[in-house]
Amino acid sequence: MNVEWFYAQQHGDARGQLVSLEENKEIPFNIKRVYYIYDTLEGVRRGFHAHKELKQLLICIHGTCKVLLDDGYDKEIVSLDEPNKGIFIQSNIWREMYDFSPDAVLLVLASEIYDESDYIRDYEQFIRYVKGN
Ligand code: T46
Repeated sequence: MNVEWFYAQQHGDARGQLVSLEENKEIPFNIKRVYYIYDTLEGVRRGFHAHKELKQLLICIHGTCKVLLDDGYDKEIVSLDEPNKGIFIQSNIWREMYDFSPDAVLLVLASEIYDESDYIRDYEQFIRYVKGN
């Protein structure tokens, strides 16, 4: 599956930790957008879509959540549970985020500005898209 773990370098000292993320350095694309998801209510499941072009890095910088990833052939569940650990999700991967802890803050660095036409929000359409039907 076109998904890769990411472990950020922590600049820790006696004061605590600091993580820095630069485009085309730690992040292998130009960062055109940053957004974050928080105050997620118990039992909520978000996402339910894939992207045709967008690449993203997801890091749960506070609290924890899970992400179901599906490339149309295989499914994988990952836990985001460290502020220095994330996942790169390439295009054409269906994602669902769930099991958010009440304190979860899910940070997303994105390779493109927001564009609704890049979303595939229907699962059957996603399967047809990745399988070329
Ligand atoms: C993704 C997962 C991880 C904007 O206006 N600008 C934005 O940049 C984004 C991301 C969203 N929105 C608006 C569109 C909706 O009215 O915010 C609302 C919630 O967005 P959505 O329902 O798409 O949120 P999620 O959590 O289902 O999905 C989001 C991203 O949209 C998506 O690209 O990969 O987080």
